[in-house]
Amino acid sequence: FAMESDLRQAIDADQLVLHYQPVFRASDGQLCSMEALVRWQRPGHGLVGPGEFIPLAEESGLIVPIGRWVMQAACRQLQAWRQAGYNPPRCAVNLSTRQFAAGRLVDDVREALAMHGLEAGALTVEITEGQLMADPERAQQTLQSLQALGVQVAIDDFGTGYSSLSYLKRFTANTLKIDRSFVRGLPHNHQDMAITQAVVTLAHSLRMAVVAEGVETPAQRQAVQRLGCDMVQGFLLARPLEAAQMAGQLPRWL
Ligand code: G
Ligand code: G
Ligand code: NA
Ligand code: MN
Repeated sequence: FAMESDLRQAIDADQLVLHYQPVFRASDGQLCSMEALVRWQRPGHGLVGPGEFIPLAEESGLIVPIGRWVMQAACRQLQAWRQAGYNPPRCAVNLSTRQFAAGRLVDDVREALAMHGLEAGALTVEITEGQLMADPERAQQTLQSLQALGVQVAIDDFGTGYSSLSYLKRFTANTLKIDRSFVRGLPHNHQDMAITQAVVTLAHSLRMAVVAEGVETPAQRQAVQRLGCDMVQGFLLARPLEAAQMAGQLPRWL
């Protein structure tokens, strides 16, 4: 397959790039985090989004070296911003469970942090609820090792993973990200209001912070704040930005 062999060379050919989407505190709009999102500058195809190549990367195993690159690149960028005199917030990186199976993830994370002189508190890892449920035992073990280092863990796309809630009993994430499919219907859809309210109550009882994803309208922004979400992310506030654009906005947002 052309795409797989092209993707195999993307790292060495320096074709991967990270964009960064800000996450703001709901109460006062303070920038509190940003999510690194990978893109692929595929020759002849323009800028390709992760939805188009992450699934293939997961199937082929290429997600392991790609994920390692993402971790390194995010750490490098964070340190570069610090050295340029900005005060960037923590950065979140998405993980796939295939990276857990390779067995080296915790070492890779420790290495990336050390190489770029960052403390573990500068980093969050995000894992979707669906990925988490693929191998809950191993996921729990890996994520707990990362937390022991001081890395925060966020459960992404919460509410879409056909999950049993029992994993929340065995393992406490730092943050739950409510999937944007629930945010979309706010404030008019009664079911979405009820589900969002219930997730916030559940998360707070377990001492997890809550991010509302996919906030696109002022009415949604107001609804998630009223329902008690701690943080907001979405096109209304900011799209994923190139590193240079992010640097341009950092002074305004901090
Ligand atoms: O940016 P976009 O909306 O196209 O992202 C689509 C999906 O790709 C999202 O679910 C996002 O979590 C995932 N994704 C983005 N970057 C990475 C990455 O570096 N690693 C993994 N595993 N998934 C990513
Ligand atoms: O699955 P994950 O939550 O990691 O997905 C992140 C993706 O969601 C990013 O690729 C980003 O482009 C996309 N995204 C971010 N904010 C919004 C939004 O407000 N609306 C929609 N539809 N997508 C968003
Ligand atoms: Na994510
Ligand atoms: Mn998500």
